Amino acid sequence: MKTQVAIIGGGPAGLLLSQLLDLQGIESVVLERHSREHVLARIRAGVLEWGSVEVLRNAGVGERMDTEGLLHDGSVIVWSAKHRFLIDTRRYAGRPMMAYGQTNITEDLYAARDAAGGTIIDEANDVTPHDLTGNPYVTYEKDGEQHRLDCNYVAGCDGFHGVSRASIPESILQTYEKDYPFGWLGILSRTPPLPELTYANHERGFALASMRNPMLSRYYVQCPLDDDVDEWPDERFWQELKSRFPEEIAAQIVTGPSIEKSIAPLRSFVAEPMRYGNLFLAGDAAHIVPPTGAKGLNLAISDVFYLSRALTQFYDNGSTDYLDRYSDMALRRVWGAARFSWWLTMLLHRFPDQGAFDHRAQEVELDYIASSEPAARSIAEQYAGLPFEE
Ligand code: FAS
Ligand code: PHB
Repeated sequence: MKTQVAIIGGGPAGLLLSQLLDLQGIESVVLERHSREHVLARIRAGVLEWGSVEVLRNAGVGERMDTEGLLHDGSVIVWSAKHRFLIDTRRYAGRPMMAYGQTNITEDLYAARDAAGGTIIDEANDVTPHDLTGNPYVTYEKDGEQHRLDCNYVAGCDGFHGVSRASIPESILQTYEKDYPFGWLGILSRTPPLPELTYANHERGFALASMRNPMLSRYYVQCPLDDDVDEWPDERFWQELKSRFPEEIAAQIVTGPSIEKSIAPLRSFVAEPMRYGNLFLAGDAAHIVPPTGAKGLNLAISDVFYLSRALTQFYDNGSTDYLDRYSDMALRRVWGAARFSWWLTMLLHRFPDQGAFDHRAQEVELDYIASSEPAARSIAEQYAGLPFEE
C-alpha cells in the first residue's frame, strides 16, 4: 500500500492531521494500535484555547463543539479559604476559553474521517517506521498478516509511549524531563458542574472543578503518587474535594456516583528535535505537560496546525520552508506552554518537601497576581494560548 503521509497514532493529533490534510487533497493513512472503542474510552482533556477552537472549526469538526461546548471568560483560582481570582482571558487576551471534552473531539474526528472515506487502520500491531532519512515506509501486523505502507512522510502522533520518538537516534534526541511527587485523582459524575472552571490552592492540596456539559462534571484532587484509586470511595472523594474549596463554593458542589475514576501522574517532558529526516513528531509523542495549565491537548492541536500547513505547502508548490522550520516553530510554543504549566503547577500544588514559608509564598504570589494588572494580563495571555506563528 502507498500513501503520501503515514500517520502513526489515532488519537486527537493523528486524526486531526489526517482530516486537515484530506481537506487539502493530501492522502494519509492512520495506523492505530488499539480499537476505536479503546481510544474513545479515554477520559482526558476538557478545556480548549481559542486557537484550538478555530483549528477544529477549519477542520470541519466544529459543529457539535459550537453547539455543546461551554464558553467561559476564563478560569477561576481560589486560595486561603476566601480569595478568588479570574484568569480573565476574554479581557486580557480578547479570547474566551471553551470547555469541550477530548472524548467528544475524538468522536467528532472519527465521524469526519469516516464521512470522508478516510483510511484508519485500527488494531495495527508492531507498527514500525523504516528508512526515515531515505524513502520511508511503515510496517505493521493486522489480523495475523504483515503489511507495508510506503509514504513520503511519517507523522509520529503516537503519544508518550509510542514508537515514533524511539525511532530517533539517541545521539540526536535530547529530552528534558521533570516528574512531580503527586498525581491527580479525577472523577466524572453525571451532576451539574460549578458555573466556572475553578482551581483551588489549599493546605490539604490542589483541587479542580471542571465540566464536560451541563450534566457532566469533571473533578480532580491532588493525591499521593502511591495512592490506589480503590482507596477513594466516592464518599471520601467528595468530602476531600469540598474541604479544599471555600465554603460558599463547596456548598454549590452537587455530588453523585462517579462514572469514571482514575489517578494520573504529572510530568513535564519535552523531546528535541521534533523532526528526524522524513519523520515529524506531534502531540504527546514529543511533549507532556502537567494538566494544571490545560495545555496538553492544545499543544497537540497547535503542532498539527503547523505540520499540516507545512505539508500542504510542500504538496502545493514543493517548498520545504515550513517543514524545515517545523521543529523550531513548534518547540517555541511547546516550551512556552511547558514552562507555564510547570509554573502554575508549582503555584497551586502542595509539595511533600515544602514548609510553611513555601505555602505562604504561594499565597502571597496569588495575592500579587490578583492585585496587579500586568501580572493578571501575563497569566491570562498564557492560559489563553499565544497566537500561532505565521
Ligand atoms: P494520545 O496519547 O492521545 O494518542 C496517541 C495514540 O497513538 C493513542 O490512541 C495510542 O493508542 C496510539 N499509539 C501509541 N503507540 C502506538 C503504536 N506503536 N502504533 C500505533 N498507535 C500507537 N490534557 C489537557 O489539556 N487537559 C487534561 O486534563 C488532560 N488530562 C490527561 C489525563 C491523562 C490520564 C493523560 C494520559 C493525558 C491527559 N492530558 C490532558 C493530555 C492529553 O489530553 C494529551 O495531550 C492528548 O491526548 C494528546 O493527544 P495525542 O498527541 O494524539 O496523544
Ligand atoms: C478538565 O476539564 O479535564 C481540565 C480542565 C482544566 C485543566 C485540566 C483538566 O487545567
